[in-house]
Amino acid sequence: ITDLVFILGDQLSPSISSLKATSRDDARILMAEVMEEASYVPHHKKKIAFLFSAMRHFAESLRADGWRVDYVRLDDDGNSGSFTGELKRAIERHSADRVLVTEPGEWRVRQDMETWEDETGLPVEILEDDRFLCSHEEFRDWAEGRKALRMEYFYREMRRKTGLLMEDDEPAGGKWNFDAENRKPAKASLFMPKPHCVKPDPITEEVLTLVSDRFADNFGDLDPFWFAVTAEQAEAARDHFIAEALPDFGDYQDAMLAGEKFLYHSLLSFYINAGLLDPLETCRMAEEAWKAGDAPLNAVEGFIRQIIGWREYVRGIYWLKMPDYLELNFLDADRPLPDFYWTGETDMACLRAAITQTKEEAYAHHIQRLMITGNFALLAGIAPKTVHEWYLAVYADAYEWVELPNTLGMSQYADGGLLGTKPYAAGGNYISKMSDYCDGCRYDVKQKTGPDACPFNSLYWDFVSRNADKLRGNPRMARVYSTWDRMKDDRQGEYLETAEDFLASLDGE
Ligand code: FAD
Ligand code: DLZ
Ligand code: SF4
Repeated sequence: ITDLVFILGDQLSPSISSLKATSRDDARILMAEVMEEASYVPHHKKKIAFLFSAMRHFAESLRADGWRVDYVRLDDDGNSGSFTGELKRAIERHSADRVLVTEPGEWRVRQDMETWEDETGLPVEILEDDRFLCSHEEFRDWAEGRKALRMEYFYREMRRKTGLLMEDDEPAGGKWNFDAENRKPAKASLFMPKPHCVKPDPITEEVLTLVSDRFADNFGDLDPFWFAVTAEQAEAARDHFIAEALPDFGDYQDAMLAGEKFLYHSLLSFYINAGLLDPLETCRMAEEAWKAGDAPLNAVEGFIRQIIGWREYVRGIYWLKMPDYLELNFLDADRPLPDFYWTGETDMACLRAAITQTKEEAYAHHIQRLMITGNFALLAGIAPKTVHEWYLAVYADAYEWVELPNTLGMSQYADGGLLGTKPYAAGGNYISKMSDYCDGCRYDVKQKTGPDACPFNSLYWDFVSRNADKLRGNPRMARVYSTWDRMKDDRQGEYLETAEDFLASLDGE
């Protein structure tokens, strides 16, 4: 052989650039389950099981397609535990002339990769990941010279580039963005779509046993395990979403319901991020549904925006700003993460629901991540790096390139407004409007202060007051500060005292 091709756990695409650069005759493929990747944060059990099973299935499909594959299992004798170690061992087994690898999703791994030529003495070609629409260079060009890096403008470029929902040079329906129509609260319905569930096959069963043995103390429930683990199964999940949920995806995008973990969301992020589904093809299929009259424009535009807009944009920001981005803490937040993020044991019904389902499924939808767990951490002043490590660990779709800008930037405002024009901070009123969590809560969302008041209410004003130096100058916060300033001193005092009592009870947990 001449080429050693290293395929990482989130590169499970037959058209990945490292494979396209070689041929079956010339290549030996390496895939490896390594402890370093399985433990750089304490991943949810379902996340590890999903990735290992999807990796094993992908290796099988490559073999069936005529490739020669070395697959190193976590428990194989001699497993060195790291990417670098496994690469070196593979080079000892096979005399290769060069190493081919597609660039990784994470900075941490990129740093390792940069050492591989020295470590192995072979040329290492790090190829672009062309599963993304926007290359690092293209994003840098777009960002250069702009005062603000607004997703909306970036998204329009991606619409033009792909031609998705374009009529000549104009956006379909005359508007780029139909978000104003996408804020309806949902009602419980017998016809709520159910997720597409896949029964574990023998390969998955074996992985489930491995994970329950080796990662017994990790966060999260392993069973029931229902994720798709092959491209075909993920495609079936996508078809199911497009037929069953996409038509209502827009209207209820920001809604939350107790007892409904998934609503009209796609549950496709794990598959897209691991490489089982192609993002652009997924968008084209959603566009087809609109063209066929099967889904309305506000739904399809909203869905496509999340993928060619937000997903590409946060990746661009990540690679533009790393490694400094990881350390940002604009609001100087320093409180430790409350223990209930790992147990779900809190009287706050909204947080209990979001965290419990995270434990069960390694999944929560965007508004739960942003406006429940994220909002609470922001208001309570939790150190953003610990919030980041939690999100990176607990969701099956979490890789640093996508998780970090969403957490540190969008949700915690730790980048001082690079991603969002103002902090996503909200009191109980927002949660009560967008969900039915408050009905089952021991706190009263209508009470503003005192021991039975919804903690989000006092924490909100405590946040506003605590961060006045940093946020008062933001024009989008002007109304908030004028309300706060007009409030009588003793009312302000009541809010701050209620918040103080609550925060003290957190610390004393
Ligand atoms: P849907 O609501 O059905 O959306 C469709 C698709 O759009 C998703 O599958 C995803 O690929 C993409 N998408 C939607 N929103 C975003 C976004 N803000 N950024 C990037 N892509 C998006 N997403 C991840 O994939 N991995 C993460 O680790 C992650 N961490 C997050 C942390 C926080 C604090 C927040 C607020 C958001 C995070 N997101 C992350 C974004 C978003 O919440 C998830 O992509 C989404 O909930 C996945 O569920 P879904 O597939 O049902 O999404
Ligand atoms: C997330 C993850 C885990 C848990 N385990 C592995 C693994 O054992 N082997 C592997 O190749 N990849 C794994 N991954 C995904 C990697 O962390 C991911 O490919 C890198 O972080 C680059 O984005
Ligand atoms: Fe959450 Fe407050 Fe509503 Fe309880 S009352 S569910 S804490 S928003």
